[in-house]
Amino acid sequence: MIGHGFMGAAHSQGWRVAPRFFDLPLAPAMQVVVGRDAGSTAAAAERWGWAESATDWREVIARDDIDLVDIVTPGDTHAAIAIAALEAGKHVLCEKPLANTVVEAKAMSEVAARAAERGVASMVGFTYRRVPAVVHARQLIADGRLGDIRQVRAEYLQDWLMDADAPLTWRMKKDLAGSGALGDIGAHAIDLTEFITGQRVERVSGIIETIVAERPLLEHGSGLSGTASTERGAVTVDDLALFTGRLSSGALASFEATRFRTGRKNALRIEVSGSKGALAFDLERLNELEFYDATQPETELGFRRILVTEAGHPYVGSWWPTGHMLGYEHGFSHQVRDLVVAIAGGERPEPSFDDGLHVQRVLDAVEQSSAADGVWVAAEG
Ligand code: SOE
Repeated sequence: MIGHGFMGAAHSQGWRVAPRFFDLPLAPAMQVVVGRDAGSTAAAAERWGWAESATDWREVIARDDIDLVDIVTPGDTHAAIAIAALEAGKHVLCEKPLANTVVEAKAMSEVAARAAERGVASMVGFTYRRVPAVVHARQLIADGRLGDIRQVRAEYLQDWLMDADAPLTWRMKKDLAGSGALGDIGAHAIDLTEFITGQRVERVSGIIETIVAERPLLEHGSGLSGTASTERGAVTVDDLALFTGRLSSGALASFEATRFRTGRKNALRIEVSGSKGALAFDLERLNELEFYDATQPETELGFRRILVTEAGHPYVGSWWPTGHMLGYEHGFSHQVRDLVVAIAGGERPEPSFDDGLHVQRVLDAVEQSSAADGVWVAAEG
């Protein structure tokens, strides 16, 4: 695993726990974690259960005992690491968004396609595809329970940047993060919409905005928090993105990604409305799915809450008895399970780098649209 910040902890948990709850066809060995600073990387290895630590990812990728590389670094290094790893014949799991630019994502996707022909797998970490209620929602739509999709509303709302004195971490620098709320969390809203509905976002019209233009420089800390210095620096990414998307069926979807929605901590929400029904999901209530069946008698209509904690629900049967909740971290175990099963079966895991490239194109199209006062821009190659 390259990187050991917040996502490193989450991925480590996935690698460690998945083999204990799922019967995996291969046994993952958590061999080495890589970071720039020897001391903190060694501490991460010890804490999260990796056998060793190292500081040079190129050396680690060249090793014969490494079969898979898990990339959890900021976006500016994804392309170099993923391309080197795939070319060295290592399977790759790469955090989202796939890259910082369309050019990088395209190069990664091309290398991944060639590697796939040699049996080398690659996957992008849109982990929320692995939340049981999300998979169940996708299944209901695929089974036709919503009929024709008429409208989608997708939003990812957080408030961790409300404090104008919160320090300027890498997530607020364009050269490191690629974009702000748009790519960090808007990418999830785009991927979730496409995963649940089975449709692609083809064109967008939108606006992005930076609400706090300058912040204190970071003295100590990393991605999501830290201590502030007295000097200030420019925020070079968006804090808020609002856009409309045209889906492949012609239906319209509205999107919102913000780190400035007071009181919303991690509200990734989607509401899908169709000719025969509707559903709604909210990550802050991730064991639930709201479902409205418009074919029921008029007097019995209404959203009902499905508690997605039955053995028959996706992934759930491998965990606790009926009714016992899952949380944020379970998605990372499900992600490991799906990746390992795909590798062992010689299948191409999803979401692919090509899916990651497509999301990158949508992000890029939103930025272009915003720069041109909201004109419609196609998300195409
Ligand atoms: C921070 O905004 C963040 O951790 C994202 O980077 C993750 O992708 C999302 O899962 C939660 O929020």
